[in-house]
Amino acid sequence: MHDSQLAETEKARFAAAGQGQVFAFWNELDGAQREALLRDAAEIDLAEVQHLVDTLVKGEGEAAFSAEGLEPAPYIPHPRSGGDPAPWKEAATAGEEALRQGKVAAFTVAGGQGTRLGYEGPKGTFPVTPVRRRPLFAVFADKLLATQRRYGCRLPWFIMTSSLNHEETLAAFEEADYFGLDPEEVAFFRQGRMPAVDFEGKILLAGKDRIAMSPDGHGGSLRALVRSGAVERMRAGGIEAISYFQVDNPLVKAVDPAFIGFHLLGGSEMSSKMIPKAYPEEKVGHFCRRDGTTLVVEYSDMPKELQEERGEDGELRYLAGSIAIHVLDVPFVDRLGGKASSHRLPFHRANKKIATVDADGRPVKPEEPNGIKFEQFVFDALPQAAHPVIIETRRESEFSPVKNAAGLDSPETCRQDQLREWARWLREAGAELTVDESGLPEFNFEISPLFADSREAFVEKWASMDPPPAIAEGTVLEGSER
Ligand code: UD2
Repeated sequence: MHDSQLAETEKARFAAAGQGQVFAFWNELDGAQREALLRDAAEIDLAEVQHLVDTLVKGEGEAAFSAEGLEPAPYIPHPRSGGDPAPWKEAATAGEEALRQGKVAAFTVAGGQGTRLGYEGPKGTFPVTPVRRRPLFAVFADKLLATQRRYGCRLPWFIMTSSLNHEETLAAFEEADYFGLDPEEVAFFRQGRMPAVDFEGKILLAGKDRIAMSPDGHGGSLRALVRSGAVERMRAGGIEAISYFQVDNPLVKAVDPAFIGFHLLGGSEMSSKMIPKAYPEEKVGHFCRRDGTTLVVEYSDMPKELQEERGEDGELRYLAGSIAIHVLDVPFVDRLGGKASSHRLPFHRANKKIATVDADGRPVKPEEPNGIKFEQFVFDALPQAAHPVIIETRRESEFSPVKNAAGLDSPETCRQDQLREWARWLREAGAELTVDESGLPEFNFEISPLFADSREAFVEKWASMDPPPAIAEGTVLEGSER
């Protein structure tokens, strides 16, 4: 189609949907600006936006959450919390076999902005380890490399970026030589974007030539996996299970054989890790069940009485907190993420301050929320998954996200949590190390995942070293590097 014809068609499409204001400044724009605006417009599914406006903006909103019929979801307890070790061994064996056969891929959602952290670049480039200041992406790469070496397998890594950080993420990998990984085995794709609307449901402009678009949430990963061809590539490569984790948590077991094994042996389409909540009102989602389906209820929806309810044993009844670590079945992602899918994830609305322009095209920086963003959450896929499996993990060994510049979930708490975990490994291996009452050692040191990537691996490696190295301020236990 001729360019001007295309523009007219696009303008007519928006006008017909009552969204003609998107082209309000068309006559003032030069060629490049018009192209930019048309590129934004082309991404928008107007029927989808209309549906969201009808239901989430003008309609009843998200149906008020009802706790009726809610029960805690069952989970498989960790052996260290009294769980039976036999199924864990069996699961680990099954997961290791799947890894050896190359049936597993790693997947990181890295499309968010580090706004709360006050960090400019892609969050995955944030330096996180205590001594070498290795960035989050490097930590994950080391873990994946360690797994590849152990099982002699290929382990492709898929990384979801967003338009906010795609180029920068790629540049960071290029510059770091893919952190030692085979570039052929690392695939990047952008997540989708959704337009922001005002409280009347009108799509907002970010400038005369730009629509106010933002990433569609981590739940957008399902459709982005399909649309980008990643799912097709996985199928062709014989991948069955996707190990899903967030970019902000360096303690995560990027690929955990026992978790993969529980997922596969359970015939599960989507599996999740839980940690026991530290206190009743901790801000995590709760794993629940209702009418035979498993769901995550966000803390903001969970009635206070249920958050605080205790069983006869005095333990919180709704104990299982969601930490956004999952295993996804490839055909399941295909089913939910497909364009024609009737199983699409719901969108959630969030009122936000959205930089826009006034009727004369002058920039407006609102002090109060002036519009709505729409996002999908990946855990909303859980109710549609057959045989979901939830297993317990240990907070201290697997969860310490970097989210805020200071205080809770900050670079400082994360540094300390890494050190505490490594100190536990050392002490378990029989090394002498002084720690305070919280388990924190007195100095910074670092254990590369290429030296050991788990407590068990560490204890074994340590026992084989004669004599074992001294641990002091700044010590780095490196593995055989690439
Ligand atoms: C999420 C969960 C919370 C808990 C916590 C664990 C929600 C609503 N809450 O909290 O229950 O499990 O994580 O750390 O999910 N991302 C994208 N694209 C987007 C938005 C996010 O890739 O459009 C990625 C982001 O890069 C990060 C992850 O998703 O890796 C989590 O995003 P967040 O920091 O917004 O999640 P948070 O802290 O609200």
